[in-house]
Amino acid sequence: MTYIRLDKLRAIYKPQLPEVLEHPTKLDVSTNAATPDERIAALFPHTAQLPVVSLAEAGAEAEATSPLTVGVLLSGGQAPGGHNVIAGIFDALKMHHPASILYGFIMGPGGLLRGEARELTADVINCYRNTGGFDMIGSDRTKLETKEQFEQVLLHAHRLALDALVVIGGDDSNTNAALLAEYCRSVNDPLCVVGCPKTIDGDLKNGWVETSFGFDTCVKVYAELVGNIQRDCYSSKKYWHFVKLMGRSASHLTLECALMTQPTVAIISEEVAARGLTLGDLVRQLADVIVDRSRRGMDFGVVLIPEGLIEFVPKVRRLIASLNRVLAENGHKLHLVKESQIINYIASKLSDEDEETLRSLPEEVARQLALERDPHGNVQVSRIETESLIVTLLGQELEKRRSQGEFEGNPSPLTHFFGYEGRCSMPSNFDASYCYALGRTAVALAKEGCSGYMATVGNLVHPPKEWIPRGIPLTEMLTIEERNGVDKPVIAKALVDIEGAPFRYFRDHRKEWAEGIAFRYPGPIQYFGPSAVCDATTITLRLEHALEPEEDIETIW
Ligand code: FBP
Repeated sequence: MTYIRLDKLRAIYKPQLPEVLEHPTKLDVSTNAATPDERIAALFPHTAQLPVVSLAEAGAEAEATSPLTVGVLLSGGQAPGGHNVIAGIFDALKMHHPASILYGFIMGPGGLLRGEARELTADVINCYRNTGGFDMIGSDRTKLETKEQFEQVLLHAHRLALDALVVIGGDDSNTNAALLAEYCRSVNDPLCVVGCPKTIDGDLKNGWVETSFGFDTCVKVYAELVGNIQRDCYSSKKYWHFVKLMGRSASHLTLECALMTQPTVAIISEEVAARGLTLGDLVRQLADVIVDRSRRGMDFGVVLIPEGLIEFVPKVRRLIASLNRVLAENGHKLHLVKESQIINYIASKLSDEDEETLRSLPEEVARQLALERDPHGNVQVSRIETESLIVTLLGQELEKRRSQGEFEGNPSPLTHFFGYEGRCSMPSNFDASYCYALGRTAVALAKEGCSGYMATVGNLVHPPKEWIPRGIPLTEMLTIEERNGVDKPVIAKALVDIEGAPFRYFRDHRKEWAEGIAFRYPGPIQYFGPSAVCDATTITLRLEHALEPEEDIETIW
């Protein structure tokens, strides 16, 4: 019996390619860009009117080429497949011209500002093909937005003789890319800036971006873990598991995980906001399910909680907006306030209602909401222990019901947080191929000087051969939002659409999941085997494209 390590075998996996990327490409200017919001047009006078472009086979027209020098950086949180985007860029550059050079900026946009770059040669790239993580060059969350920063970027770009820079990142990082592209054009600098849509959160999607890379793999890892917990739960029948899942604001990861595993309950933040539910309402609804199951002899279950839930409870959401304003106006004075008095100081600047909400939260949660933001102004929801908060409030509610003679059960709660476990997993076949195609598309755009574009690949529910690479002007995705109390151009985070097909499917089935045992156990990601298992993407994407969530087994064998 021979033995080969999966990671070794995986290193030689050949990502599947869209047909058009099998050959040299030329641009096909297909659609005129929609007229952007006039505030965006005013802020982006040089890049707001670009057309959407797709790629076509260059055929005999393929011209003799000269080498290209490209820089790449990874920005924000890790997402499976980032290394394959870089491998796609590298291979496309070398096919374009063997003397082309790829530099990787070390530790994200911060490294770009410091000019810390290393050449990525075949030896480096080959070590990272089809691997998870961002460790090839690292990442950070530095925000690029000032003229001084852009000048610094151009200084390093000129030193390295870069023709193009590829920014692999989420909504905030691609906003940075749009700002940088606009700046370059405004000073007549030829540096071409291209973005790629990354984030496990799945919230960088719109009419042009069907899904961000990393979501597919990450959610499959979480679904495996949740499935394992469900099987354990159903075996011992003695625990209630409360599982917080990463995903920042949007609940896409929780919703998809629920579709894959059919837990007892899944909370979707966007619905909480739409229905104006309070934490008390949520806790009472959960208590109803627990009491009902207990009466029927089922003192066990699994509850999925999205990481960003707290931000969507309307009172807390209003509080966060007020805190952002208070911090924007008074942040510079905070160092003068004694550490133990900071929350009191901030509370004194809030309205009575907001102060009451702040003080109703456990002190640790209040501090997180009041003080901790990432460089883009986002509340750092992964650090808030929402699952423990819910278990505490639920315990109080169940004790109340017990004292009123309404509940006799004895639920034993366990909490979990699945976040970082999924972000660096070995990419699924879908993400491995999707990311590689994104990298190849980024170079196809860069060699044509398409600056201010996002490389996208569409038609993703079909086999990779039929995928459609395109370049979408980043300004098409921009809108104005208040961040840290100031209006800024941003790519809006796409939240779960509670009128959309994935949520509707969940809504139509959740009663049955809550009342009985509908658990599914998806098992680990499969890299080899039948394509219907190994290459399939998420139920969310299938439902969004009006496909059944799964095929009948007879249709496959
Ligand atoms: P991005 O938005 O940068 O892709 O990051 C995703 C994410 O994993 C969120 O789900 C999570 O809230 C956050 O990063 C955690 O950030 P950090 O890595 O800084 O702890």
